[in-house]
Amino acid sequence: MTRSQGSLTPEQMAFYNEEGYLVLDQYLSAEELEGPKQAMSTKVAQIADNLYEAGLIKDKLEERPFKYRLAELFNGLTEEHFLKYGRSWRDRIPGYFELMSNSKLLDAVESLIGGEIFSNPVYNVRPKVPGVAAGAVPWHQDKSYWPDANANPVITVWIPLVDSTHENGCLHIKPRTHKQRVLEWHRETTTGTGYTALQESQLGPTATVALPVKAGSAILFNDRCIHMSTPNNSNEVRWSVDLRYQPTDQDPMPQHGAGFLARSRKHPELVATLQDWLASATTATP
Ligand SMILES: O=C(O)CCC(=O)C(=O)O
Repeated sequence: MTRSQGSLTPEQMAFYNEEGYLVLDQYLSAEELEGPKQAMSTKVAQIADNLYEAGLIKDKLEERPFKYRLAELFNGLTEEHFLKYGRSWRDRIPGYFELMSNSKLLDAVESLIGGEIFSNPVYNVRPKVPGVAAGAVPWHQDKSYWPDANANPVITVWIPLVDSTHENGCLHIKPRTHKQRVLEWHRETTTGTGYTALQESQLGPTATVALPVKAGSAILFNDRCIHMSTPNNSNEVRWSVDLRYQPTDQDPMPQHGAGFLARSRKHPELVATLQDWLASATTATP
């Protein structure tokens, strides 16, 4: 088989399979991030309108840079305001589809699960705003969100749109924990998010690996791999997306929304188009 642009090397595949995660450093170019950034800016403008109409802000901060605007819009507002107006999003904005369908990303995923790829409905745009407790994500396994779905392996592809650092709350992972069963989780109750969470005592002896990475890097991980992220102690938004992919013969999890056929070597004519995705259709109509 010839290697496509974004295909993984045998060493990278072996690392992913052994460790449960893989970092692709500065994988996407600034140009490839432009579409999703535009989509996020569109959403931030809508949030500014909503906050303004609700009488919560007097200035929509239209001239402020991408990195700062959303953080500054919520300056002086409460956790409840953030949960209501600013939490993770799953909107149908074309720039997100562009990213989810990025051929380099799909090449990497294909290296791991083959060429029949379904984009799982669970994808999140995460603006981690400074000083908001809901931004920090507790230790968990993604599979705790779909424990009964016959959907292993789901691969999460986590991409920061700005540099992700210790200060602004980068991802942390427990390598090799994907080889165990799904652990019993609880719903955390302090942040109002309902995140699934594990107790400290369940984490085992594996040392934690912190993963600060540059904008456009991609961190791939298995849905049983234990991970978390720390609070944002900077003054900028830690923008990221987490996308998920699985083989087409797995549960499409409609209870979480509509995913879509992202790549098919067997039936390329059925791969969902932007119009299909905007209409929430999972494949193209042949
Ligand atoms: O982006 C984060 O801070 C956490 C992401 C995460 O937990 C996930 O993608 O499952």
